[in-house]
Amino acid sequence: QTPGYDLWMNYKQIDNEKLNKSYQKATTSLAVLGKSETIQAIKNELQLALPQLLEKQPEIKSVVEERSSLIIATLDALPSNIKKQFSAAVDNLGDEGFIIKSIKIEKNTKLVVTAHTEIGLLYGTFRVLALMQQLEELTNLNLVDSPKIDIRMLNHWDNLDRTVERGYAGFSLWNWQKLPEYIDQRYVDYARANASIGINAVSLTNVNANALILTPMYLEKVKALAKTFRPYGIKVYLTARFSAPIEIGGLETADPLDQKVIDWWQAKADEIYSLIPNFGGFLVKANSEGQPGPQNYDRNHVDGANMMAKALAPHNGNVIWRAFVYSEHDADDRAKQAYSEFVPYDGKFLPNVLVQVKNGAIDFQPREPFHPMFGAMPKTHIMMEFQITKEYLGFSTHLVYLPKLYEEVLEADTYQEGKGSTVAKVLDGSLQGQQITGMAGVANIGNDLNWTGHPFGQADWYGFGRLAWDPYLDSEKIADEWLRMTFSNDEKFIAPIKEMMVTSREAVVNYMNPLGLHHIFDTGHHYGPGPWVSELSRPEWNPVYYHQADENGIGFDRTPSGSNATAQYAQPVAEMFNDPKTCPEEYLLWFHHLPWDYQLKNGETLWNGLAKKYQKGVNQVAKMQETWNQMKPYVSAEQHKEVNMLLTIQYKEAKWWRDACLLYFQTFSKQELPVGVEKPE
Ligand code: GCW
Repeated sequence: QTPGYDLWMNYKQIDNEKLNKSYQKATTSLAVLGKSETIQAIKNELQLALPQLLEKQPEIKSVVEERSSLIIATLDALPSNIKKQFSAAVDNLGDEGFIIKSIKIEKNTKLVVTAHTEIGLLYGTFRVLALMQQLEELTNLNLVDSPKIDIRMLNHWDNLDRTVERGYAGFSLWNWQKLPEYIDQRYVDYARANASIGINAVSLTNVNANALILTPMYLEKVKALAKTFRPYGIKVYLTARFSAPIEIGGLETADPLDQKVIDWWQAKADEIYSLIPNFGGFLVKANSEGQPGPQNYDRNHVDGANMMAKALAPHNGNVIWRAFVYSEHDADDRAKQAYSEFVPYDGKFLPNVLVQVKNGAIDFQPREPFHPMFGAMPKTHIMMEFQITKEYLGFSTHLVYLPKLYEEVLEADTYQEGKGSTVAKVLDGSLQGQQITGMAGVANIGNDLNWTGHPFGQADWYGFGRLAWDPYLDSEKIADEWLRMTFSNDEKFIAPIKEMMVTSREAVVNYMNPLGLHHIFDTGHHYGPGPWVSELSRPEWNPVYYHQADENGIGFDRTPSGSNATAQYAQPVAEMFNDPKTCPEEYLLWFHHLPWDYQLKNGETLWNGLAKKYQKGVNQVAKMQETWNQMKPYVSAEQHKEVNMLLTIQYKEAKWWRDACLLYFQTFSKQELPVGVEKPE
């Protein structure tokens, strides 16, 4: 077996004797009630996992017997003497929640997994297996869990020719040429992985969309994928190119108020739902980076989104309309544009529209302050777009544990409804009462043998799913779970590697974009450093636009004396960002242009502090290498070597970033490097 292919569903033998015995007992006789495809998926998973975990082929019955030790059944299907033990907890379970509870019937202890729906049972089953993988007790359990967010989604940016925009893990999983007849086992394993962490929606295609995906030939292929994913509770969405009525519909316009266009989308929606009854809906990038949209016809985002929403509403489909827009005509500060274009329309979008907002106002940088749109549109369904793939973060080459970044954004306080208005509360609807909620992540998955290129990239997929399920989870706890399930339960491995993962995010910020610097990447591919002037047509694509370094100082003034982007935040937040003394230092140069000798909180000058941050990032990567070197006993030789080679590159490139940025900025600061910062080699 290829190391890494099994992801966190790597069902290693339970070598703890006591727990092995207790798990053996709990799985003596299984009863899984029901006949659907989802029930079959549950049985398949148990049949795959238990022989590996416990070296036993489970006996799975379809009825509850006296000797049944593990019972998996919906509340409706449970025998009444068991069902009556589940009265209180069931009210808030929702459609996807589950209960795992140890109960006593006469003298026998039984473990029961129950839920309102079979998908809830599937999630509960995966949780039972995860508990075993993490060496948790299965006795005396009373675990009730349900997702806090409705749409937990992966956005694949996959093109029909199988290249993947910003994809660093090989080609697209979707083999359009062999579909619909050929169902690769990988599609099933992909669905299992998603279901195991609660992901319930996937958009298959690039947001820079190709209209061909909406033609009958492709829809047949999409149908085959949707059918494969359905037992796992996953709905398929497609990206809809706004100009599709022209490109594949033969119309002369795509004006959203034109009756022919309206009819075309309605007919297209009807056609799709006749093939795929549980189709999720459309994901749309419009009027951004050259993509067509309603503004081409002097209409606005509401006109465009609502037109599509009306076509999907009869089928309960959604429109996910992206807010990642910035126009070449009004480039005073790109960070302001999404808010300016969308917030005035609060309350105007139809109920089946979600507006999908990137976590920050620029573009998936190693660190950005939270996007000011969160909490600013109380009458709109606002959905998160995180990045799981690592554009601007070292691709699949650098080890950067992203759940740490997600957590920072989710915990950020928008103050939109007073103190405590965190982004997480905006997203789960608890702050402003949104009826549909969602979180999307741009997938980092491709056909590389280990799915994500970097073995640790799997943790980002895993962690994204866990946080979409519960945005209040702790990223360190998530790392702990993932490490145990993927590699080893040995504390001598877990403790140092968890530490390595949680510090890796700060390391990348330090060696790429410290103190609030951003978008100083080499243009186009966005991999290495490129803070210098580049030959690009649009000013806001040029790195110098973002750092504005000159002899007087460095940073982008977004306070009232500059672009005044801070005015888009709630007042207490704006005030905090406006004053360099109260602005958190990690965002200093995001919001302020400051002199080179500006005094940082620790008394150092800005120049010295910046230089030391770059050095610190390099040192942190060196430390990661040291830590990993000691982990040979706990992982396969092949994986040890893989990560080792990747860390060697990361170390080399951390130095590259430090040297490139410091040498360049030094032409403005005209100061020596402080003691402790290595001179460029
Ligand atoms: O980050 C930028 C990327 C583009 C991407 C765009 C977007 C899909 O450089 O490749 O296009 O964002 O999010 O729409």
